[in-house]
Amino acid sequence: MRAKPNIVVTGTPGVGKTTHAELLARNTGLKHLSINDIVKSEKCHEGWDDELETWIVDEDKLLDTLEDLVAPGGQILDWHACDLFPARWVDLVVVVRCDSTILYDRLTARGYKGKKLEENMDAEIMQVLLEEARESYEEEIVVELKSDTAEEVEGNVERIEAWIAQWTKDREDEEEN
Ligand code: DAT
Repeated sequence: MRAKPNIVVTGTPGVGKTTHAELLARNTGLKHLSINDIVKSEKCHEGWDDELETWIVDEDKLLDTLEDLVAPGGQILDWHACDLFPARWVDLVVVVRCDSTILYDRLTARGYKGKKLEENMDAEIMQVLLEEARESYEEEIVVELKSDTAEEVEGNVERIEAWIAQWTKDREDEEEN
């Protein structure tokens, strides 16, 4: 049994996953795992998709790479997908959401355009990641948090910290009994 929880932070690109994961890691000492960075650095991909301007992920290799990292717990898995991660790895799934007008501005500021911009905007409006999370994990461990403003990020991270404290206490109580 892991002593610290593994937390998935997911959502459409631009909603604020990295912002949340970094602050949460700073406040709690959990480790921020940017899955995008791991895909690149560990070469868990089969090349580059020119049209969508993204790596074509080798899912088996990615899971093999992550397995040892998540085993001890205490990892924040930051990625724009979540159904890939086995449920046994995951204690909490945070789906970060954002108002679509705000998201549009963030993505265009990041240089997204054409099909890539359109697909990501559609994904947020259709709440694709929220549905994916709800289909892949127990309902009780999936939380949806709004991230339109900096104040909301702080409030969300406080909420996750409170959840971690409760999770840790429950584990300790279980061990005593
Ligand atoms: P993601 O990791 O989901 O792609 P990010 O954390 O990199 O998103 O954030 C994208 C941009 O939006 C970045 O410039 C920071 C900004 N941002 C994120 N969440 C925000 C919030 N709640 N309020 C204001 N700006 C935010």
